[in-house]
Amino acid sequence: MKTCVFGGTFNPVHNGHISLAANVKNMLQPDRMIIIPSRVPPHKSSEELVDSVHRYEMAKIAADIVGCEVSDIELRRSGVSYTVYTLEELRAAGLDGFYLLMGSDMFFYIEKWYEFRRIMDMSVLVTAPRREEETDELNQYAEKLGKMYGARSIVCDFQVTDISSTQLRNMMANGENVKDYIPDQVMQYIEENGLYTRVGT
Ligand code: DND
Repeated sequence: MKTCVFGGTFNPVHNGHISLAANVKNMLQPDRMIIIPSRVPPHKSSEELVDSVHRYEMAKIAADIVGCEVSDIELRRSGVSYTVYTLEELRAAGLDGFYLLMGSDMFFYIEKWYEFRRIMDMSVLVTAPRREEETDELNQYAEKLGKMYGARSIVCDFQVTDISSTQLRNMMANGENVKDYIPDQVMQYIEENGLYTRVGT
């Protein structure tokens, strides 16, 4: 069984996330592909986080676009949403063959993740460059992780849009147009719920 897991804060979800998920789905043809919004992200302050219910709803829209599932597994778990616990919970529920999707920023940060060696034992790490120049660096880092920890990694040869949720929150708070980066259905949800109207929200 091949199970792709794509966790994130998704504050908000955007076309970079969606293109990564869609391209990987196309490339790996997994049996299951699951987008998992975190309740309490391990590495971020909660100040700028909109409620997890909203982030979950936006992730659901993204999952529909990609043609995959969304899970509330981390929203139902109290405490910090560590990825290792999520993978263990999914494994206990009978899933296996994990491919863990992440952007290049998170990939370069993997040695800081809680119990990252267990994550590497349980999953293949899958990432993609945001810029062409990043490809070599990603491949070198993947090789290093392989030598040091036996990590298995896939560095995809497609590129994703170089945009972040932080940039988009700031643009929206400043009244700038973000339609090129956020799908219409997500934009509609954001507007209907009055999200991201102030700087720092
Ligand atoms: P983010 O807060 O970076 O999510 O969290 C990513 C995932 O890593 C979450 O599931 C976290 O729980 C997990 N994590 C992080 C750090 C430590 C630990 C776990 C731990 O267990 O100790 P974002 O919403 O910002 O982004 C979601 C994903 O999309 C990330 O992998 C990010 O790199 C990626 N991404 C892009 N991918 C393609 N194109 C873009 C992207 N922007 C962000 N433009």
